[in-house]
Amino acid sequence: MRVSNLLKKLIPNSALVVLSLSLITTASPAQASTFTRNSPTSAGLLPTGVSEVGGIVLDLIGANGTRVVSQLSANSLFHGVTEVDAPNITIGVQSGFNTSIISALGGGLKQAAIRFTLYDGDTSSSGLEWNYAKQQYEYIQFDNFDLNDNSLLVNGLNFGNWSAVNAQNTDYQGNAGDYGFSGGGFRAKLLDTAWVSTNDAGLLSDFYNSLVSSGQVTYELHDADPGDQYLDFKRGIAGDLIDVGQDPTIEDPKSVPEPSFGLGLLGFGVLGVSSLLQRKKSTNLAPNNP
Ligand SMILES: [Ca+2]
Ligand SMILES: [Ca+2]
Ligand SMILES: [Ca+2]
Repeated sequence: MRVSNLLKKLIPNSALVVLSLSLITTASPAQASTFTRNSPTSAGLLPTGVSEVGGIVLDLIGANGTRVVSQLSANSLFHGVTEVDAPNITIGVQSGFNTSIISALGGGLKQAAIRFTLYDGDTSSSGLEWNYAKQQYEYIQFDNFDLNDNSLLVNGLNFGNWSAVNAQNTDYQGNAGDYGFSGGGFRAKLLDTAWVSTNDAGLLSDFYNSLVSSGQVTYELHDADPGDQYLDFKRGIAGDLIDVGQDPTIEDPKSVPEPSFGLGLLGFGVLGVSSLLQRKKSTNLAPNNP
């Protein structure tokens, strides 16, 4: 039954293409989503090297206020079916948390936010469903396959329920989509983007320690009832966005020494130029910067 359900969900691809094309041609003027580009951390707006949608964006605020941002490209992420005997799927692994990145965080984390873009996540209570009688997709309210069945593991730590985050539908380039916000979860047969964030001191402490010991971030999805659905972290992303990614990058260096009181004005000037140069450098270093 599971296989046939899956096939039913996969088969009407041509219909989906037709629907997608009609949405593209009838859409009002494209409007870039502000939701996908604004992190819930206090640092807010994402740096320019990060794509509008797609991949996994990690936004960290260190104990000293320093921001470190990384992005795994959509192309490097999981797509497929959760297997019955494997409840945890690895979505992707972000490496590059070397000693200089770790030390820039000042010994801990104040905030963390993670952005996911997922097609057909099936953790919501609405989405597109194929209507056989009408031979078309319809946007309806229904309990998706994995409503409240999936949790997010980050370095093995539980970051919560995929159904609890508010996701926005966008087109393949990150323009706000016709289906708005989910109100909870990633919807069936739609491209949705959502932020997971935490200020929980205990969780952040455990996460920081895992960064120190492993030098990487492993993103996993735990499925309470594996084997019942397909999910895709690549599909629906524009060709020029699918490979966008960057290693962990210090976006707002705080390592420049404070100027002494006597050198206040001069120090301020030097600091300003220095931080400008550093900012420009880190922006230029971002791979795939358009
Ligand atoms: Ca399920
Ligand atoms: Ca499931
Ligand atoms: Ca699915």
